[in-house]
Amino acid sequence: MMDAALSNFKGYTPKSLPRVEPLAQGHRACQGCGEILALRMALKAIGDNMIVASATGCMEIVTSSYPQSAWNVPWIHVAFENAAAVASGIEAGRKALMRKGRIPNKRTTIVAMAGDGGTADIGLQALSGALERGHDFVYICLDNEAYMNTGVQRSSSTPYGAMTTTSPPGQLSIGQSTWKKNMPAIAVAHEIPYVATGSPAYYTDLMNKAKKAALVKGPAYLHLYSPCPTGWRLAPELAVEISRLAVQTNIFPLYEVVDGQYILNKKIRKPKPVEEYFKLQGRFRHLDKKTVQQIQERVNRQYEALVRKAASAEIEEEPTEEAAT
Ligand SMILES: Cc1ncc(C[n+]2csc(CCOP(=O)(O)OP(=O)(O)O)c2C)c(N)n1
Ligand code: SF4
Ligand SMILES: [Mg+2]
Repeated sequence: MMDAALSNFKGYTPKSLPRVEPLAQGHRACQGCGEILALRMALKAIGDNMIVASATGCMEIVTSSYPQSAWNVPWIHVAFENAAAVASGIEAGRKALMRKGRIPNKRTTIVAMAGDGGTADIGLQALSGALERGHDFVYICLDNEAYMNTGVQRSSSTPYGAMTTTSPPGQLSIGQSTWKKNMPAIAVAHEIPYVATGSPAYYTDLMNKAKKAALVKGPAYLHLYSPCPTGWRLAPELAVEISRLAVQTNIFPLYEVVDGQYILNKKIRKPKPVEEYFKLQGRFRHLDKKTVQQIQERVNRQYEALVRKAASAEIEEEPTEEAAT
């Protein structure tokens, strides 16, 4: 049965956005960083009653240069691999202290956050354990599709064909040689109450999903598209534009999975060709037409499979360009 908090959920609108800033301005993210934008939106939506466990990665480094901190809420830097394990301990510890009457009996959102490397690679085991144990927490994966903090090494979330320093294209290599891992599907396989994808180009959608993830009792997983101008060889002013294109090309569809039921949040009536998405980014510059076509076909197949999974749900249509202008 759907969590009562979700069935009665009233979303944010552009006029009712929260004013709190759990993550303050004055951090040291690169110019135009889309990862910090996605994170700021998610945290604003959750509010300031939260405790954050933050894996090593760009977002930890740029927000905590000693002796300063951009955090306005309790925040702990953890290792690269154990954000979900630390969040589990915080949640279980708080429960024990509340039971003993040592702290007030009040619900606080426990957030674990990590990049794609910290989630899909080294932190996968800690995440799987925490989802399986059913801790009441929100896991945020900030997917910028490589290990950016350490100089753009590939992860299992790097898209096929992308150039990174450890998947360099050349005569014998097309760049990343494996297909991107489907992390939201892995979270869904744990049969948790709430899984969603979000994009900073669709900010009310992203923020409402973050709020729902916090309201739900039990584990929730948010997979946030996090454009990285530095690692993607993208102009810094294009982070939001590329986020929108990722949705409009069906490369990064927006959906929720509530108690195992897929809900597609934006139906793209006339998807743009993936080539439009690729041509703005230096990391895909080397791709030939045949490879682009191969990727296009896979994107089409995956989107059709998603539509089938969500077939019974209501879908909001993305306005056509003519309607939006
Ligand atoms: C056990 C361990 N191995 C390697 C590192 C070095 N390291 C720190 S952050 C990082 C990459 C982070 O990538 P990701 O999780 O995708 O976050 P991003 O920086 O891209 O946001 C690596 C390899 C480490 N801190 N600990
Ligand atoms: S390297 Fe990328 S993800 Fe990291 S702070 Fe810079 S733009 Fe953001
Ligand atoms: Mg990353």
